[in-house]
Amino acid sequence: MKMKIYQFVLISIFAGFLFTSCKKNVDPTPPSGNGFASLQVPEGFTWSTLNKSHFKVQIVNASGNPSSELNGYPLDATDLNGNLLQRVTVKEGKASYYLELNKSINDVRFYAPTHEIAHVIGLDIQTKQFQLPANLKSVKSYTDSDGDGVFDDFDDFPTNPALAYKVYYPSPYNKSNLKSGDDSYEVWYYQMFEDLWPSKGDYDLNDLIIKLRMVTNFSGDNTWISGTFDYYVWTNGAAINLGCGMEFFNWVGNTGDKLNLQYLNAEQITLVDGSYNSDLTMPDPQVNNAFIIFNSADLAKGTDYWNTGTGQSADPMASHLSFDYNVAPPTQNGHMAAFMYLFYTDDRGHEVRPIGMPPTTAATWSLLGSYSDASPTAPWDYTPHVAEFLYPYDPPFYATANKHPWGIEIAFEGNLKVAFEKVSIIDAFPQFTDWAESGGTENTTWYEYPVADPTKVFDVGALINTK
Ligand SMILES: [Ca+2]
Ligand SMILES: [Ca+2]
Ligand SMILES: [Ca+2]
Repeated sequence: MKMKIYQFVLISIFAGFLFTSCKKNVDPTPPSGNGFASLQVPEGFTWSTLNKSHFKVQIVNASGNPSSELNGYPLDATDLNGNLLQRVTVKEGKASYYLELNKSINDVRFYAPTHEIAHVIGLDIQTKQFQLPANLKSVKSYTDSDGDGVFDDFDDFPTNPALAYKVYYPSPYNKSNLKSGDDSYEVWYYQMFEDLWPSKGDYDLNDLIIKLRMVTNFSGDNTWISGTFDYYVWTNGAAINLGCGMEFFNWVGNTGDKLNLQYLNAEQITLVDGSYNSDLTMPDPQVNNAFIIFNSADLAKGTDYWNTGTGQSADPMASHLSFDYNVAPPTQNGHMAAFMYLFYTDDRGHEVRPIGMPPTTAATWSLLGSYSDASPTAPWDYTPHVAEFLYPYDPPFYATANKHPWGIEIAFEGNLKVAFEKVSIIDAFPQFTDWAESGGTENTTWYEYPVADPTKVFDVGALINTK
């Protein structure tokens, strides 16, 4: 009899554990991760719909030789409809860009607004050249009110000598004729996470979904000076209370399609006073150049909600989080990168990151490589401006032995529908499997095509009254 009581207690504890893995769900079915475990993905797959491309365009004359004739003038990267993606100043005969575009997009239009010359160049072309005609149009006289080298007509901050160009990420490439570049057309990142790392989750990828966007301000000589991040908690179906932060890196170049990143000196990135809710957002006391957006998702929302089909639902856009920051030199190439991290509210060292991104200095390293995680475990070098690493790092951090992630990233101009609690994302989005197994080259807009079955996907957009 005693034995039976012990068994009952043990079963209760175990069942309790299962429930806590999804505390907001009344359905006791254990997570299935239906079909996800058998996904076979190619080496190096980033589980992002984005191609994060840094590249240079060489200005050449009519004979194909390098030309300095556009030096000091702007050269725009636009979509095929002429909507602006990034404007830069040509320096030493070259224009340097950073675009984050859906992997299906290859053609980018380049336009010299002062000389009215346009060329479409494929991103897959290794040596990108912008060829000038034999006879250049004479340039009208322009005014540069703030003397930063960028004419008023092309200066997004015509009376601020420190700033010249405003650039949005993800890049607002538009296939319709809607106008972008003036902020009327917005594309957002959705960062979708499983919270049970280093154990496998159920791959509904809805435990925390953050919708965010980045506005970046560059000087007339193309240096990243400041910016803004905007956030919404799209879903909060996590078993455990989660916090969320953003860490900045120095971008020093590319190796193939990987980013070469470095850590920055302490306090090179600083929050702008008054630009954020200081009850929620703050510098991360344990990580240089990183900001905690919120310590607890529950606190970050005006109303408590889950938006995963169980528990309460509410308009996520009603609770806006934002911060402005400034960048101090040095940054090599004037450019940077920023990556998110999640952590357990009650255990800061328990961190989850997008696949391939090393943990922050606050992470508990003994968790790496435990349970289903196959992250590297060797000591990591965080020396600012010295240690350099490739992102995504190989072998990848925050991946299983099968290179399955705990976090994925998409960019979307619409309102993402999400898998119901415990519905595997591959059941909610039938195109997901081929996207993953192709390494992100097929079904590049899988997130636009959820199943029609309203018991499998939750329409978060239906909760939004106004935008
Ligand atoms: Ca100016
Ligand atoms: Ca200016
Ligand atoms: Ca989950």
